[in-house]
Amino acid sequence: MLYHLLYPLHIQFSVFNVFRYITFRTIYAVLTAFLICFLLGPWVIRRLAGMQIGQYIREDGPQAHLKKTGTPTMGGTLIVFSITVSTLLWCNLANYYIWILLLVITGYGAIGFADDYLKQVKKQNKGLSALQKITMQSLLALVVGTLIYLTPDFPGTLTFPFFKKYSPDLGLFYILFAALVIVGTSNAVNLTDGLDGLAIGPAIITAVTYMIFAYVTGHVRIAEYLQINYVPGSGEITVFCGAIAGAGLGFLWFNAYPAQVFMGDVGSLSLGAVIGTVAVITKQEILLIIVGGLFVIEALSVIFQVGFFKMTKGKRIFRMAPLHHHFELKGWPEPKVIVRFWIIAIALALISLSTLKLR
Ligand code: 57M
Repeated sequence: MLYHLLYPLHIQFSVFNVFRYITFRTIYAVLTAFLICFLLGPWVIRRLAGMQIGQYIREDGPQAHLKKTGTPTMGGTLIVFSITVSTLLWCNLANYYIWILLLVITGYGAIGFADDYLKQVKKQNKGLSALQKITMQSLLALVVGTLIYLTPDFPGTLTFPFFKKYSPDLGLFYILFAALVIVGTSNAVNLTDGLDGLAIGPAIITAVTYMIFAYVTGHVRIAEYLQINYVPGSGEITVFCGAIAGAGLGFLWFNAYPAQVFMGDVGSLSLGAVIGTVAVITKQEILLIIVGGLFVIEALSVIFQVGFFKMTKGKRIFRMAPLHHHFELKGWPEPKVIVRFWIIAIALALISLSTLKLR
């Protein structure tokens, strides 16, 4: 909105020219989203606590978690709100991809909100059933995949890190592939969200990494130089990633150990889905396996644990899945698990950025 209101003034006052620049607007998108979370956080936490939206803690989990009983959850509403407001303020709203991303953050936010609301407010133990949740997530992902695929000039080809010349055209199957990336990431972030700051830290790291990918993918000359796909209009996603990073930092202020609030499904499902969508639009979908490697490792630990548990009728690979519980049960203090997982996420982000120069 500010772009549309203020940039035209550059004809009279050259200082307003600065609103043209993606880099400038990204910095302010980060700060705006951060400030919204930071300033509204205490009020939101009080409201959630007042509405008795306090987390029930499973008794079969690590014992250290029992002291977290009653911590307000659904703090993700603040994340979704601040990303949306910051995006509306700082992005070029004539950009089609920005509206797709807003659809994803609010749509998956609504699915997560419904689940949290049933569990926390209506006190229905299980919330939405797993089938209801996955059906809604998949339908929305198919709509989003179709919208992206139908965008003029959007390449329906796959990009492989390290093999820049190999890019198979998936045709209409690209829609299915995109949906799989979006739903998979949404659920992987949800599984990771089990320790204070464990999901939001790597989500910030992933957003910052994709900030760089979005910038280079949307810049015709840099994209050509790096021999990556040029996606017209994707540069604006840099600003959107800035809003995710800023909201993440603002939320982390309160979610840092010992957490005053959890994000709930409203936060984890929407953040995961929007990261998956950014990966699709910037044509770095496969690379998300490395950028968001921590989420992948957590999800794989659950798949292997559950598979092995069923095959062997009760035997386990890890002491408990997802993987963070395994280390807790080994005796690592919670902050150690969290910070070490963040370190891994940073290393993976750096490796993924190096692929820009490798071919
Ligand atoms: C949600 N949610 C946290 C909070 C957060 C298939 C199975 C592996 C699924 C998995 C599962 O349900 N995962 C998804 C994980 C929960 O956090 C809430 O949920 C929101 C995210 N959706 O925002 O509202 C608990 O996590 C802790 N937490 C923090 N700090 C945070 O900032 O400490 C969350 C955020 C909170 C709090 O304790 O209550 C969760 O873990 O439930 N299931 C599991 O993860 C369970 N694993 C399991 O059963 N493993 C089995 C295999 C065979 C399936 C095994 O390995 O034996 C564990 N979860 C828990 N206890 N809580 C097991 C025991």
